[in-house]
Amino acid sequence: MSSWGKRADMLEHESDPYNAEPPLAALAGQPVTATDTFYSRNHGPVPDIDPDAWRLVVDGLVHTPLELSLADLAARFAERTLSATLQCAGNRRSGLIAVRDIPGEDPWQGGATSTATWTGVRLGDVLTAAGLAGGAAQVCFAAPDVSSLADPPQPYGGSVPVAKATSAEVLLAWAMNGQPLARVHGAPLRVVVPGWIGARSVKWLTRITVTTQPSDNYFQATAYRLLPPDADPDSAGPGDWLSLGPVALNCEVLSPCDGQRVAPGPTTITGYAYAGEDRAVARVDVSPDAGATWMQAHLDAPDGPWTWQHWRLDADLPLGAVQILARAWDTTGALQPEHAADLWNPKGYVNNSWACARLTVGAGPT
Ligand SMILES: Nc1nc2c(c(=O)[nH]1)N[C@H]1C(S)=C(S)[C@@H](COP(=O)(O)O)O[C@H]1N2
Ligand SMILES: [Mo]
Repeated sequence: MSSWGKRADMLEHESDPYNAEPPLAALAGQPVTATDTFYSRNHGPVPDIDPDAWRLVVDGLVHTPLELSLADLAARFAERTLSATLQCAGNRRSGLIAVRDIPGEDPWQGGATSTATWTGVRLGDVLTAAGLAGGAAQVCFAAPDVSSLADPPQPYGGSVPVAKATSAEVLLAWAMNGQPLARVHGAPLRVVVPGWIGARSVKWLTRITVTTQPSDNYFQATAYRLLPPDADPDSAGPGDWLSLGPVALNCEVLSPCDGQRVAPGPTTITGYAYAGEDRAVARVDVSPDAGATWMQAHLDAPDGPWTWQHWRLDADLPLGAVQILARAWDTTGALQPEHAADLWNPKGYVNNSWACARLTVGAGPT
C-alpha cells in the first residue's frame, strides 16, 4: 500500500497535493475499478471532516434553504446506486507534453480515468426539496480544501447548469464501491456528475448555492478551460475561452502496455473507450500495424449508460517493433482526432487523439 490506501504501484505525480493514477494494466479487463486502484486528483490538502459535525447547506435561488446532516440526507431522500466513470480533463496530458512542454501540470497518462459504483441521493431530489426559485440557472458546489494554485489561495469549487444538476444520474454520494467514501475521494459527501469532466464532481461538499451565473471559483472561471495554443495561460482571466463540461470521446490501450515486450503470435489487445455526455461508444477500430490496416474490436457491454466500455481484439503480432493504434467512434458518427499535435493547448486538457502503444515483439523473456 502506498499513500491513501492506494496500491503500491500507483504512478504518483505529486504527494502533496496527492495526485496519482494506476498503471494502465491495472485497469485492463475491470469494468469497475477497485478503490485502491482508482486515480485521485487533488488541488490542495485532503480535508479530515468529522462526519457527525458535517452539514450540507443548500442556499441561493431556492424557496427553502436547507441545512442537512448525513442522517437527514439518508432519511429524507431515496437512496440510489449507479456506476459512473470519472475522467480528469488532464487525462492523457503526457501525449500533449510530448508535442510541447506544459510547465506546472502533471503528465497524466490514460489512467486518470476510473469507474466506480456510487451510492447516495439524487442532487435533483435535494434541489426539489429546496425548491428552485425564478432565475435559477446554475448550481454551484463549494468545498473546504484550500488550493494555492489559485492566487490568492481559495477553496475548491465549481458549477453545472440546472439542467444537468437535476438530471437523474447526478448524485450526492457517501459511498463508493459499497464502502463509505474514503477521505481522499471526498468523505463524507461528494458530487458525482457522470459524463462531465472530473473537476465538476466536487469532493468534501459543504455548500450548494443556486445562482444565475456559473461559479466564480478559480477552478470554474479560470482553470479547466480550453485555450487556443497561442494564448498565455498566465494572463487568461476569468471567463476567457471555453469552459470544459461534457467529456470528449476518448480511448486508451490498456494491455499490452506502451513500451512492453511481448512474445510473437496471438495477442489479446485490450483497452477502454468512453463517450461522455449524451453519446455512447459505437465502434472501436484497432490497428496492429501503425494504421496500415484496421480491425473492429469486440466491445464489452457497459456497466450502465454512464460508464466506459472495455474492448478487446485478438491479433497476430509480427516480429519486431509494432505500433498498435486504437480509435473510437461515437453514436453521433464522430471519430477521435488523429494527432495530439492538433490538440495541443497551454493547460494540456482533452487529449483525445488516437491511442498508441509501441511494443517490441520478439522471442525470449517478455
Ligand atoms: N474539493 C475538491 N473536489 C475535487 C477536486 C479537488 O481538488 N477538490 N478535484 C477534482 C478533479 S480535477 C477530479 S478529476 C476529481 C477526481 O476525483 P478522485 O480524486 O475521487 O478520483 O475530483 C474533483 N473534485
Ligand atoms: Mo480533473
